[in-house]
Amino acid sequence: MSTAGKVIKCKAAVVWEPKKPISIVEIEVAPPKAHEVRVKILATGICRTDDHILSGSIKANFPVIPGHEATGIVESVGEGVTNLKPGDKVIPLFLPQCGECTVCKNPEGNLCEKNDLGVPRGVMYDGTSRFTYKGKPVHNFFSTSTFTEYTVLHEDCVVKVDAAAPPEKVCLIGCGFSTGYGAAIKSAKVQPGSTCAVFGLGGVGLSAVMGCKSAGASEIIGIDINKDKFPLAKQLGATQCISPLDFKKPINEVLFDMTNGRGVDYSFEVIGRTDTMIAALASCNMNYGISVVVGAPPSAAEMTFSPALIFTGRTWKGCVFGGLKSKDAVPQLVSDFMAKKFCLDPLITHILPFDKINEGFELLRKGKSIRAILVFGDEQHTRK
Ligand code: COD
Ligand code: ZN
Repeated sequence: MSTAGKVIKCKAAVVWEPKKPISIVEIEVAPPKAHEVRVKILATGICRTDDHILSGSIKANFPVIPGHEATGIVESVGEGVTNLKPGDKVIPLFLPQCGECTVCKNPEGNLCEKNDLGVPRGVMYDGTSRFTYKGKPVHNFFSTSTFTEYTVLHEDCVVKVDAAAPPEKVCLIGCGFSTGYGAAIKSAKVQPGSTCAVFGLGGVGLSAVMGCKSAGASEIIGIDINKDKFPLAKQLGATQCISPLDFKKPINEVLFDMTNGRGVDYSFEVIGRTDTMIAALASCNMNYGISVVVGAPPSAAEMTFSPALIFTGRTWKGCVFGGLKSKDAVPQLVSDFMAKKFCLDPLITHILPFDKINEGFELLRKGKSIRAILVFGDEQHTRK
């Protein structure tokens, strides 16, 4: 029986207020309005940013349904939607690509003006939510909200991908993988034969390592205080791995020693700390080095650094979603994955049923997972 045009009752994970566990309850999901689509979620990853909602360290409007890294199937479409139809496999886009704003029209821009990052509205473009709990509105998050069996997305915030793509893997292309990989290939534009340093070897840092490798870097130095991260980093392309804890001198000086006093061509900060952002900047060549900030700093953080670091020519930049235009990049990355140009398996340490969402967050907080993926429906099993 078709559900199109009807309210769907389904399970969703709601955060009622900061610092409280997420709870799974039955919500109502209204049909999509004009230029919106309703999507059945198949698999969704738990990203550090979702945990920031639970801990209250980033702003959100409560109650809220987090989750922004997923794969789903279109259930129904609203009026005026022409490029998607029921049954299409899709990836929600936490960074929209409206195609019309100044940023979308700039070839180098990717932070579409319609985005709901920063100070979030937590509602659809028309100012209302499609989610209710016992008739009371529940906010959405990052224009996506994927910790639910069904969500509603504006057509700017969703894209069709290869129907054969495995949902529990390609969901990573919706956030973590693209953030790191894009930082290397798009934001830094790593060149063949270059030297790179990646600070932080979590899932996003490892994706940056993969991006450096696929761009043809000849030397990729992984840096992490946790040496357990080194074997996987080497498997994915790091040529050497070092821990700052093993050296008396600052890590930027160590990296200069390792590169004949020149510094690396590209460095990436994928930890989210201000001290390592400066260390990464100081590690790249004083003239043509490019350093990319990938990790989000704590919201109140400020930093002090010597202007001499950039005066000599270094470029210091940041990027969201790897600097990639979401709607253009995501289907292409899924095709590249299907063509085996990169792998996602090493980033997926756990697959859990949706009901075990709190366990998934615990694994993340204890540093035991790289990515835990929640699956809906029958394909529920635990790996590793
Ligand atoms: N020196 C070296 N390594 C360190 C240090 C240090 N001082 N401190 C921690 N580390 C290592 C840890 O051991 C760990 O291996 C790694 O750094 C961090 O990895 P994870 O697993 O905690 O995190 P990731 O890879 O999943 O994500 C890291 C980000 C910093 C990228 C993420 O938290 C973030 O800030 N994302 C926001 C960026 C963004 O684009 N957001 C939009 C949507 S999410
Ligand atoms: Zn994320």
